[in-house]
Amino acid sequence: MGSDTMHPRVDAIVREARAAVLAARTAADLEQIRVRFLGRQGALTQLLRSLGTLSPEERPRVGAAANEAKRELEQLLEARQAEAVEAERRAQRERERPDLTLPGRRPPAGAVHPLTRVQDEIVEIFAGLGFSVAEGPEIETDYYNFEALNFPVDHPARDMQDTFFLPGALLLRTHTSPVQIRTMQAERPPVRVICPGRVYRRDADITHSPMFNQVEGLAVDRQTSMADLKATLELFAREMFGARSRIRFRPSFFPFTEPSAEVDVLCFLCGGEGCRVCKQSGWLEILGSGMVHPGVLRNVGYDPEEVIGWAFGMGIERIAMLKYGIDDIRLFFENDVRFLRQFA
Ligand code: 2NL
Repeated sequence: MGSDTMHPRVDAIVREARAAVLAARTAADLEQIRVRFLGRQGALTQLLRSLGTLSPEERPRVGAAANEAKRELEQLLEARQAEAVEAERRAQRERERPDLTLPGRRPPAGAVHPLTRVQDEIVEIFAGLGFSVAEGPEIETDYYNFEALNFPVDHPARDMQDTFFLPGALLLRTHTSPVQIRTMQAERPPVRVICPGRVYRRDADITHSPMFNQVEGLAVDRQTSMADLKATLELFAREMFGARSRIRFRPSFFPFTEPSAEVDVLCFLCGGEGCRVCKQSGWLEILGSGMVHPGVLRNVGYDPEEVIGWAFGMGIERIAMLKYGIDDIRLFFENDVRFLRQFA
């Protein structure tokens, strides 16, 4: 826009408008100015509307000046409006900028479940002794869970009372032994395998859960013996429960081993003195074991005259309960963080 030569009335309006725009601080201020000068009742609008009252000589000059002033004021407002909006956005970003000097919030850290820890520990010990690790299906057939393992047809474990049967002649495995049967079917001796996994039995109280975890081990070779079984379990006990740990064998019975033995470890809480946990006996029962029954070897196509085997099985929950002094098995499955946090 030129300056004060156009027309005194136009010049006055333009000066006033420029001063107002200069003083405006916000987009809202600018909008008010636009209404004040360019709105329906605005000073310039009214001036333009009143051109008809001017003399024919005056009309074109004032009209041109007023239109020129209107264009300029519109441009000025538009430019300032854009600046004001940008300034307000900048100010808002500034207000909302994160304070990088604030201390960080520590994310809640998870922890390995105590059963997983104990299972990993057991598996690692046997892996270190040359055992490979095998897993298999939790849904099994009667053959793999019972028949191949030499269970008599009338054994109570084959009862609906003890085993979860599924439609279609299937069942939830009651031990991980089927994995070892499958391993023997697939491989020729020597076999050394450790099988961790979930197993299922119809049983529920403070020391029994319908689902629990087991680790079973199996060794089959042309030449091995119960002495190897005992030495292996002794090494395991020393690694798991400490160098001063001792074990003892007690005769027992399982359909799939002969002879069979239950294995106790010297109570690691009282060192054999007798305490609440070992019920004053000084010993804790930790696993079952034995020499693989010749019938089981025959069932997988091995010749019991050629090869010999031993096996053992233990409940992970039981070992973890003894190790951590836990008196109720259900604590492992409730996922109460107050319980789980203690193993972090
Ligand atoms: C226990 C006892 C045991 C076995 C598991 C086994 C597997 C095959 C052949 C022979 Cl394929 N035996 N496993 C042997 C003795 C005991 O477990 O009390 N488990 C919780």
